[in-house]
Amino acid sequence: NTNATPETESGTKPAFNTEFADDVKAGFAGSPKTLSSKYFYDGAGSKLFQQIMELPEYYPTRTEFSILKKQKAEIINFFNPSDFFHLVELGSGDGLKTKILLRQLLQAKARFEYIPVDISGDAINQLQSALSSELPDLKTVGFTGDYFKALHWLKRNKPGRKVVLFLGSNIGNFEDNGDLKFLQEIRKYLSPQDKILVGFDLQKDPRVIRQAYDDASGVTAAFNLNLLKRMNRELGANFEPEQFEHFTDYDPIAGVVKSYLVSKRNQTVTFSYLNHTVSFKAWEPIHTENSHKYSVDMIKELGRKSGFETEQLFTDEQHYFADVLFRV
Ligand code: AVJ
Repeated sequence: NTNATPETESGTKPAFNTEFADDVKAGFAGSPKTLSSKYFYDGAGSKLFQQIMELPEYYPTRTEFSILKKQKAEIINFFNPSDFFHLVELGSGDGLKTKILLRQLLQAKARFEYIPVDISGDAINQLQSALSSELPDLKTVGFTGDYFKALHWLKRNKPGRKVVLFLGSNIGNFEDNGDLKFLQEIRKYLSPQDKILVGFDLQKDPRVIRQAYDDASGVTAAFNLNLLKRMNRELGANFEPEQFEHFTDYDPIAGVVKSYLVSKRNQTVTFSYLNHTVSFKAWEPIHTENSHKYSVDMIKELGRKSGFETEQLFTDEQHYFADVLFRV
């Protein structure tokens, strides 16, 4: 377990996440300085991400929603719904998009059990209670924890056919080649007859992509800057968020949006809970996120290299987003 309370004279310092502390120290020791995007999602950050999904500039969520809504009947047919299976969702969150497929599966009298997996226990509990009242016929077994711990647990406790969902273009958030390594790892837990549906954000007009990560109302900037506030809250740091700026750009050759927090001046920050200081040069960036954008060829190649065949690609009229079904 990663939660621990540091020993102090008074014993009054709040509990902190040791893994977060270690990652911050390591990420700021290197050059360029980095912070993992997984730390965006504390309470405040999760609320800001909810707001991002409502922004006019942020097209991925509503586009994927529309793909699932329009093509739900066809999509679930590819799951072979009359043959019993476990529907395993990695990173289920609020399950808003998945409910479209769940309703359709129930309507089609599919034989399945839903296994949402999320790192946040709160998210799993909320989803389970929402589903038990909204879809009382659904059998749900939630799993709180790491994706691979969940797959390992499934192997021992829920043998049988699996359809895995990895929606929302979370696949784009890894470091270079991290997407391939992730799918190769998932592949090890799958057998012939198993499938995985993955959400990919597609390459498009670079201005459309850039705007989605630099919205006019500044919500994405606040989401990025929340990392500094989180370090203040949880690690006793004294960042002044006004002294950093949100900067993001899309490289259409690499197909990646990179996001940064840039120090506006020379400054030193103290982490009082860690007995640690970090200095920033004027205009020095902290790299905080990658959001990869894919072409259809890249997707098929990625599938092939990780041991899958692309069975079907579901997309929208504008070809902004694709939910891709890979089979073993
Ligand atoms: C949750 C990883 C899909 O990369 O588009 C949104 C996160 N970052 N705006 C994305 C995010 C900035 C988002 N994902």
